[in-house]
Amino acid sequence: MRDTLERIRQEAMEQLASPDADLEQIRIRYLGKKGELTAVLRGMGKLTAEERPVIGQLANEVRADIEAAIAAQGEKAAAAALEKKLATERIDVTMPGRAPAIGQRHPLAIVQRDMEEIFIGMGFQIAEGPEVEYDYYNFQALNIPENHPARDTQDTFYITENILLRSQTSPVQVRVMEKQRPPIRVISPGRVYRSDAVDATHSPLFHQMEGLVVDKGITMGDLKGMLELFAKQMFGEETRIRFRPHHFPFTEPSAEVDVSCFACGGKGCRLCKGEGWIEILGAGMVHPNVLRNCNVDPEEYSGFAFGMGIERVTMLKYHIDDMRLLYENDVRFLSQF
Ligand code: 2U9
Repeated sequence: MRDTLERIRQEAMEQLASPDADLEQIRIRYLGKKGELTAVLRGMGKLTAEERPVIGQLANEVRADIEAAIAAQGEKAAAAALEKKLATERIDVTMPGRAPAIGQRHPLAIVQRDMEEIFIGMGFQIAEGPEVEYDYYNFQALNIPENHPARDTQDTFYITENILLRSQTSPVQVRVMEKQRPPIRVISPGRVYRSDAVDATHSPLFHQMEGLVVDKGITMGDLKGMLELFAKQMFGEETRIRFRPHHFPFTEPSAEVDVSCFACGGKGCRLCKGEGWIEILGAGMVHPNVLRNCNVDPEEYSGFAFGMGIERVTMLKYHIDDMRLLYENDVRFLSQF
């Protein structure tokens, strides 16, 4: 038995000495449940009482030697593996990191914010209101009579007889006037809805920026001065504006407002279609009926209002010739702004 144990020790040590020894296989072969050393220990019952402690101690020594050798070889192998990894793999800590793709603001949002910043700079506050509105706020309060073409179901999405999707953001300003005494200086940017077929310049959902100023002694001069300041900040310092007479039910007098072409400076080009001027907004003095409807006395107060399409300004500013590009959200398009 002593010889067997010595043989096991020698054999195991020889095998472990090999640099590519399979440590787990050697452990199973000698120390495992069905291993050679375990088999020797099982046969110890046959030994005499004198032999048993001596052989037992030797068996324990052999087990301890093999375990220690396995552990030592394991550490060596791990160290060698690390050495190899360090020698073959290189990390260039000076290499720039890979930047994650970051989104950016939508062109409509950029233009809306630019406009908001300009009006905030002139002391306006931003007002918001419901997109689902009463007929009263969208039409009646704004002096738009029952038989006006703007009320035609062709243009407006009706939900019930007297509830609709707002076709302009003016109802927001009606609500402001109901709640707040003058002086009033608000802009109302937001979504509006019209029952239009989609094409290069129309969409059933688009965005408007409207503004309203009501105070004692407000005149058309204030409107012109304020719009001129807006145009210069929005389109460039050299921009001029001109008013053309127009009609809106909610303003009197009313005007359509052009800006001198910011592409050619007014000489005439493709953007302004040779005109030198580009129509940008509508405006006027708030109709006395509208003031009265909102409990503002037109004898005491006067006001001006204006409205423009955010899509239209965005398309002109960025030379976008098809409105649908603004809604398709193709990142190849959006990443250009
Ligand atoms: C109140 C009183 C009057 C808002 C105004 C316009 C002129 C105008 C159009 C521009 C292009 C709509 O998006 S568009 O089709 N808007 O021309 N809007 S004055 O007038 C108001 C608003 C609120 C209480």
